[in-house]
Amino acid sequence: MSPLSLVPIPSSVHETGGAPLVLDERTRPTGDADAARELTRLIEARTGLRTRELGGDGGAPATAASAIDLRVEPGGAAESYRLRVAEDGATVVGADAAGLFYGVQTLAQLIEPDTEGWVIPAVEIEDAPRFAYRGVMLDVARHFFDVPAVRGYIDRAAGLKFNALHLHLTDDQGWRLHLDSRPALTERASGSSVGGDPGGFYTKDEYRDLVAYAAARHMIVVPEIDMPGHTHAVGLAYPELAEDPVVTEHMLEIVSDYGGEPPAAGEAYDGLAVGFSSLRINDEATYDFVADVFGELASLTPGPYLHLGGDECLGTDPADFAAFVARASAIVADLGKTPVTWHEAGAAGGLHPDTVGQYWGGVTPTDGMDDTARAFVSRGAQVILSPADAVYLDMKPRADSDLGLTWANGPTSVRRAYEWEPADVIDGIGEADILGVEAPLWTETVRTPADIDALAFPRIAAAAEAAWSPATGASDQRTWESFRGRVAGLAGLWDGLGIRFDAADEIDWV
Ligand code: TNX
Repeated sequence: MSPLSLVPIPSSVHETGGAPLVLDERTRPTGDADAARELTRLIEARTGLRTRELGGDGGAPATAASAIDLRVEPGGAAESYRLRVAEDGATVVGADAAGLFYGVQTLAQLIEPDTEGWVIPAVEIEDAPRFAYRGVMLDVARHFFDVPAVRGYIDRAAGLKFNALHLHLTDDQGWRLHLDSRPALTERASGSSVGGDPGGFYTKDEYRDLVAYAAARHMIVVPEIDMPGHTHAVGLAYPELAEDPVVTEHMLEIVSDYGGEPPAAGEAYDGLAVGFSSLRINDEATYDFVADVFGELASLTPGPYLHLGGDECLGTDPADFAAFVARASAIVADLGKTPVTWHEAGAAGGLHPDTVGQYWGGVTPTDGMDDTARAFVSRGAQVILSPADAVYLDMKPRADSDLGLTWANGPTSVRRAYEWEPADVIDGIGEADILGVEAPLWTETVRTPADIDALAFPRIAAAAEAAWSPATGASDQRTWESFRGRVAGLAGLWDGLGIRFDAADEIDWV
């Protein structure tokens, strides 16, 4: 018998051994209207059956074969749910609307074909997330992705119980969000991207649309404006704010890996090098800019976090870097938001103590990256884990892949994406210090939604399990063998949803 294709694996799954629930056109999702609409969409994507939801008090008509009752009953842990399927019907009870949404996602993963048509096996499930923050990042700066493409990624991530979309909105290659306070950013610095491909940007209304679309799927948007490095595009719009590009040893190593030369000041950049740009750190005009940008971003963003970058400032003097991130984090905190930075900023003594650190070193830390990550925790804040050699979705999945990079010990197999335990990455950073797990997708080599799917899937499912499911060792299902069996059965659902996943040969797809 094949295992239930549940990813991320719930905290508790009990197969009752009873007869399954048979799905047909008369099956009726009832109860909570939003959840009923979502379940109807998923059943149709998986089976082609067009069930008709009866939200609100509709109740099941006498002819209904079976009802799937969807309800919120406050009480349990945030985002948790209980699910029961038997021959005569099913119920999903969420502790809140998010929990109900996640229960519906689990129910959709359970649907399978059998000789009678489509069925859901008789089960009892109780489930709650391990970590409060479960993120995916999309880099819309190296290549721009329009609103429909980002909506598609939100749907995909929400289906795996991710609840945060980190949007990397700016980088050397382009600025992707219109801001009224600094209109030249999109007028002069949004038209370029990697490889000479077209650029683009979101209007404020488009950004609000993405925030609302994500919220309806229980995801927050975490916008990142990367500073003080990765800011060559700022100099195209406001030359007085930017240093001239610098060339460093480390940068040359990366350039020789990926090709390309750093740009001249004032020239749009379409290469892959990093670390050559910086805002002018000892100039007050820079902090007026930071205040304008984050002030406007805060007013557009209901979520609690604003990410200010802080990575790879390879040509910047460490004292200057520290002074910059200290002031920028204070500006964000004064706006009532929690600052987030990449882990490098942890080394800065004056960093705002609430700042959350995002760790992108390896599953086994090198080069003192564990020290900088621990500094966030010493100040009393938490970290988000994005170990690059496991969950950087832009690493090549195989050596012969056309898409992806390799610098983080790539290619990265599905197995390597799966086999790591968050609480074991950094000595001194335990369960309570970890806000969550995030899987970034940088887009130097990624140009289309199909490219996004091919790099993200199936490895994004491994990251989802690290973020949601019990710790390795706390559940006998948290093994590579179990995961590869469960993810194999998701091919039908993913096909139905139009997800063009990479059919990695490590998995015996069914
Ligand atoms: C490193 S790790 C970056 C990005 C690149 C990425 C490519 C980190 C915070 N920054 O600038 O796009 O590698 O994998």
